[in-house]
Amino acid sequence: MAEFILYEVDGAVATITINRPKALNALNSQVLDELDATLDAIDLDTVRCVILTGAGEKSFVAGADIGEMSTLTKAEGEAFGKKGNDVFRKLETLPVPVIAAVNGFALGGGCEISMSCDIRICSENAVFGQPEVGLGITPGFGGTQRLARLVSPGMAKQLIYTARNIKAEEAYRIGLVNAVYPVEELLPAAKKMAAGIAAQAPIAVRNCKKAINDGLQVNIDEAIVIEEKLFGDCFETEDQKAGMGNFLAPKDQKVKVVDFKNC
Ligand code: DAK
Repeated sequence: MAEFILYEVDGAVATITINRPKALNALNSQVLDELDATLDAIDLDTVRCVILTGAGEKSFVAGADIGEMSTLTKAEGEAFGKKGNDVFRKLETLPVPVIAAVNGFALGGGCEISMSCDIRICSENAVFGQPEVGLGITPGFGGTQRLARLVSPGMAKQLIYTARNIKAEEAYRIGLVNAVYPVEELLPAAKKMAAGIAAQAPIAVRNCKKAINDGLQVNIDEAIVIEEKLFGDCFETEDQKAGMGNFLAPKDQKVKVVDFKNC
């Protein structure tokens, strides 16, 4: 039974809540271990989209746990960094999409974990930042890499070098989040988006995630080959037959929502 992670499934949508509100959901080793185990336990036969959020209205994740990190030796620091990086990569490469519903502070490791998700939306009170250089360290959970890829290298460098926090509207303006909602509307919006994703052909959605993620790591010629292969794979699925069959069916036999199956 996890102490710091809540996990609930509603139909095809799973919600993972980092639940350590007394420490503003800061990531210590136990949180990372429990998150790792939660990701491993997701039933991918039923879950088609995951929402990641933080408990309470004040914070998504206020970073890695500074108290725990403060006494680490070099070897322990490396082990902690690897633990975090492995979990963040697992999240990033989870076969199904993950939406970060950022409900407050997303600082340091909190900003980084949101960037390991496929999509970020946030509440009006959200605050993003990479304050690490003010603590005498570099971002250690992929911040230097993912922020530069998500916004622009120049903007990422400015935010990281100055350790300046930005509010929701600025995060939206620079493309770090896709949308900003009043606090009480954030989770409903995330659930609506997740349901919209879950209603599509699951294997096609998974292949899109893989094509985008893998394609971004290689040159365009190799990327196009990745896309071709994943496109081709779809033609072995029942969903492709169901989706195209419905489009081509006579008007009176069409359905509004195709009942796609995992196949
Ligand atoms: N760690 C531990 N505890 C934290 C925390 C954190 N990151 N952030 C907040 N808390 C705790 C506070 O200590 C306080 O606990 P109590 O004193 O009540 O026991 C409680 O949460 C409430 O916080 P505040 O009282 O400070 O609340 P305020 O509203 O006044 O301020 C704040 C909210 C978010 C502005 C402030 O708490 C804050 O500045 N927090 C720290 C934010 C931060 O600097 N985050 C980045 C952490 S560095 C690595 C891999 C990864 C990393 C590093 C290395 N390797 C590869 C080795 C990642 C680094 C980081 O994320």
